[in-house]
Amino acid sequence: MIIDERIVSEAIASTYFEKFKNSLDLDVAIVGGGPSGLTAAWKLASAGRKVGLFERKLSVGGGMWGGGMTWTSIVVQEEAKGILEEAGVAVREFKSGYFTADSVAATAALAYRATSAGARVFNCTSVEDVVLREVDGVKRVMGLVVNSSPVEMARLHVDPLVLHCKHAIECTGHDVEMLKTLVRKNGVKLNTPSGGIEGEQSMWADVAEANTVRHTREVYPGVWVAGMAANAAFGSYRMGPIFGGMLLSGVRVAEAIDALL
Ligand code: 48F
Repeated sequence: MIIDERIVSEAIASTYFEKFKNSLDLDVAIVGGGPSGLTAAWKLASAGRKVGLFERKLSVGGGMWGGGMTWTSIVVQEEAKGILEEAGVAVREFKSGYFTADSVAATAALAYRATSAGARVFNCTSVEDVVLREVDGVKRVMGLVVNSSPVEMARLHVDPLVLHCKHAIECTGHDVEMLKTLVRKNGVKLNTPSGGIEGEQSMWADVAEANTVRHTREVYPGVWVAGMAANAAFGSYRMGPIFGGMLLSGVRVAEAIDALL
C-alpha cells in the first residue's frame, strides 16, 4: 500500500469534527476526566445516554495515574472493589477490607470502559464557562463553553465554542473550577449550607470517603457535583489515595441523572 499523507489528515479531520458536531447537544456533559468523571461517563454511556467528557490535559485520569506520591498503587475499600473488577482490573486484598490495584491499570481500564461504551472524550479541551438560561423564571445551566487547552495555556485571545447539555457534572476535583466560575460570574446561590462553595478541609479519609458519596448531588439547576469536587463544594475533608469514594460517586451521579433523563 502506498500511503497518501493527505488521506491521513482527511481521516483525522473528518472523524474528529464528526465527533464534535455530534456532541453539540448532549444528555450529559462531564467536566474533568479523573476517576469520578470517567466512572460517570462509563455508566451513563452504558445506559445509552449521549455523554461528552471534557478534559483539560492531554491524558484523562486526573489524580489516579500517580497512586500515592507517584507510587503507582491505589487502595479501594470493600464497597468499591466491584466497580474496578467490573472494569476488568485485578484487585488484591491487602488487609481485611483494604484492596489494592495498579493505578495505571485502573485508570486505563476506566478510560477504556468509558470510551468503548460510547462516551465522547475531548481531551486537551478546557471548560472555561457555562451557558445559563432562564426558563419560566428559573435559571439553569444548559451547556458548556469550551476552548482548546493550548489556547488557554498560551493565553491567546481566541474565542471558545459552545455546546448544550441537559445536565453538567462538575468533576474537576479539588479546584471545583466550573462551580467557581458559575458563582463568581453570576453570583448564584448553590444548594450548599452557605449557598456558596464551602471549600475543602484537611485530611480525614474515613469521613471524607463517606461524604464524597453523600454530597454527590445537584447543586444548581443543571449542575451536579461528583468526586472530590463534591467534597470541596460541601466543605468536607480530603482523603488521599483511597479511591473508592471517587468510583462510588461516579456511579451515584450517573444513576441519579439517568433516572431523570
Ligand atoms: O482531580 P481528579 O482526579 O478528580 P476526581 O475524579 O478524583 C480525585 C482523585 O484523583 C484524588 C483524590 C481522591 O482519591 O483526592 O485527587 O474528583 O481529576 C479532575 C480532572 O479535571 C480536569 C483536571 O485536569 C483533572 O484531570 N480539569 C480541571 N479543571 C478543568 C478540567 C477544566 N476547567 N476543564 C477541563 N478539565
